Amino acid sequence: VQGRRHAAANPLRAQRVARRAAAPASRTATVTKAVKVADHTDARQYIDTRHHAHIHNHREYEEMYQRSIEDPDGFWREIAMKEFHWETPVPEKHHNYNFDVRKGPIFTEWFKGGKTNIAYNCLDRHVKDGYGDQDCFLFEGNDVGRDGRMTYAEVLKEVCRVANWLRSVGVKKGDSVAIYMPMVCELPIAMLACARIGAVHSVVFGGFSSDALASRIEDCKARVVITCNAVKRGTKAIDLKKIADAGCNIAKDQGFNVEHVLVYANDDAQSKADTKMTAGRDLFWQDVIPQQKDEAEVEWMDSEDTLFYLYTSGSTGKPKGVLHTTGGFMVYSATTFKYVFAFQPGDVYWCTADCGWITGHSYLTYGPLLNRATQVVFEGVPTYPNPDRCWEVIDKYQVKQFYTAPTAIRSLMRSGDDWVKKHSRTSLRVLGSVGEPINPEAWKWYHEVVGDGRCPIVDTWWQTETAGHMITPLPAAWPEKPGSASLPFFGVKPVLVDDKNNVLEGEAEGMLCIGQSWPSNIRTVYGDHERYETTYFAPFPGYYFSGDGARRDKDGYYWITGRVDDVINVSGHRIGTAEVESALVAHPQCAEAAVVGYEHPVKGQGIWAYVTLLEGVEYDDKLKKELVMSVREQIGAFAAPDVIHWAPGLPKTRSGKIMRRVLRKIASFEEDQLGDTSTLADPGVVQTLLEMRGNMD
Ligand code: 6R9
Repeated sequence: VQGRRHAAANPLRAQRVARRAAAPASRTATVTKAVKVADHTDARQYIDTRHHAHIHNHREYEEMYQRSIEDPDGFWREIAMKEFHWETPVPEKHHNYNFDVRKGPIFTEWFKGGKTNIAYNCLDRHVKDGYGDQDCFLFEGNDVGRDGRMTYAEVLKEVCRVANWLRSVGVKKGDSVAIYMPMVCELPIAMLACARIGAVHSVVFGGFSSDALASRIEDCKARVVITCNAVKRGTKAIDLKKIADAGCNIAKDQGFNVEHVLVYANDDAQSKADTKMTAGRDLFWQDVIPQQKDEAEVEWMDSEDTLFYLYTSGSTGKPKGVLHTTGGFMVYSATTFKYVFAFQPGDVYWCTADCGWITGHSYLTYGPLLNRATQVVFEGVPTYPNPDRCWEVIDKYQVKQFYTAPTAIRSLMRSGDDWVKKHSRTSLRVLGSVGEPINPEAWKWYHEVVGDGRCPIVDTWWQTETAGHMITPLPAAWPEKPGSASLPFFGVKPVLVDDKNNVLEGEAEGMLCIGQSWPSNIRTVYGDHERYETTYFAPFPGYYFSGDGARRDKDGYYWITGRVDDVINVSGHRIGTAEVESALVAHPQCAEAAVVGYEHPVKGQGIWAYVTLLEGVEYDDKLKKELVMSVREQIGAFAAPDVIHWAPGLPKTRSGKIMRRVLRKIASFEEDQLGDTSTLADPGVVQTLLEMRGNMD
């Protein structure tokens, strides 16, 4: 196991030991307000955070980590039984899996034989324990001054009402419900209501287009859709209901009928009167939910019963419905939340993610509630009305843990330090980052300016498929290095592999795989188990393949180098190049398209699209706009290409394969590093592309 060598090889640790031995009596005196970040931090500078952390040093971590790898069954069963309610206890033998395609079908089971309900664990348990009056959600609307709060008891009642309504329209255990909503409290409430009755939720991010919504509704066969009439984000109003209607219509044209649409009237953005409803299908939340009983029977779920589907982009084909099950997801999301955020029950926590992505599932709806958090639910955007909205909200609610994406950090950083310094931020204890690699410059700003050097940064690497943090610092437990996610969480065994399938030891760079099952690993791709096996398990037999590359340094720290497949990460959103290409090619005048990522100062990566038009069609700006529109319509605005690069020809091998490597170099202005282009069918196209690039504005 890697972990043990980290400790031995860790020079910082050796230094600390030496320092401590030299001046044992003045230990606290040597703890200065060190805000200088060199290439690593000193875990001792985080006095307050350390006090609340569950793991205080590398040795404590190492002991638990070893056990989690050597005896995963025992390690996780102990946590499961101690921290959660199980209607039927987890038997001693509860875990079984196969990650090796050579040995037979891939499968995973955790806590098998145990019965529980995640919504019960999120809500009823705390209310029964006497915390019904604790605030659960602190709602902060898009506009300053629009806010509200709901206690645990109130959320539980609302969840029961929605659960009863779902049952009243015939939703049963195992049925799918699509949720297409903005970030209002009713979104996590709808998810919890599904979980309570054993329905499977499929949340579709509110930024997806009607086409994208339709394909997700159809794929999981959701006969019920929960949506909102409209939402304001910054100065923009978005007519969500109109998009939801269009989505239902597209599904209908393809033979799938949505029977019920529950519409939460977000009166701040649009009145009920202005909302177009379809008689017999659509009902307002406010008209039907308040009449429901505020108690609803819990559906006790087998640990391996499905909790949700969440669609995510891969390098090929249409988005995959990543399937997660009840027990493993519950135990892993809650445990990572507790350790990674140094969380203590009752703390005020804020994650800026949307429930339409995995971060909103694991670290907004479930992980925090399982730990009895009081959390901010924010409807707006970090820069509205001013770039100090986040810091203002942090002071307003005395937020202790703040979790956001590097793209937001970079954009706020650009607005200057004064916006941050206007606010005190003294409540902060831990700062989290997720979604994409964080560049050291943004890391330092987050650490020094936002956190005043007092708060550890937890740079959490994980994925929709892993459902919880995989490689991440634990606050104040070991030095952080800006840009590195550092060490694996309990139960996670990272393996670096080269393209010839050799496992790499020590300092190395390779493809990042995971060597054994952890409680919340993806169970299957909904409806396509074969795709699941070929995507994640066939590339490196015996291992789960993440799709990311990583480097391990001399201290055993992991540095994620980004996707090694054709997935682009734009503002922390995963976008498959194939999806964007197919949206471009759907334009009647587009003959061919090839999409690559390029470095973008705020978004991390931008989308660069090479487009070949049909013979005889003029390349003009109007067409550029139409092409961008085609992507917005088929996927959503967040996937719109930043650059359309006219390409009379694309660089291809003689067998017709597009050489993306060459396209990436051209998009990053590194044509001096094109490498070997001798296999190109027509080497002349490169020159043409460079000329076309020169003509672009
Ligand atoms: C949680 C989430 C997963 C992909 C993943 C990787 C990138 C996420 C990261 C990170 C570097 C981090 N990613 N966190 N890269 N450092 N801390 O974002 O899930 O939307 O499925 O994206 O995001 O490339 O493979 P998801």
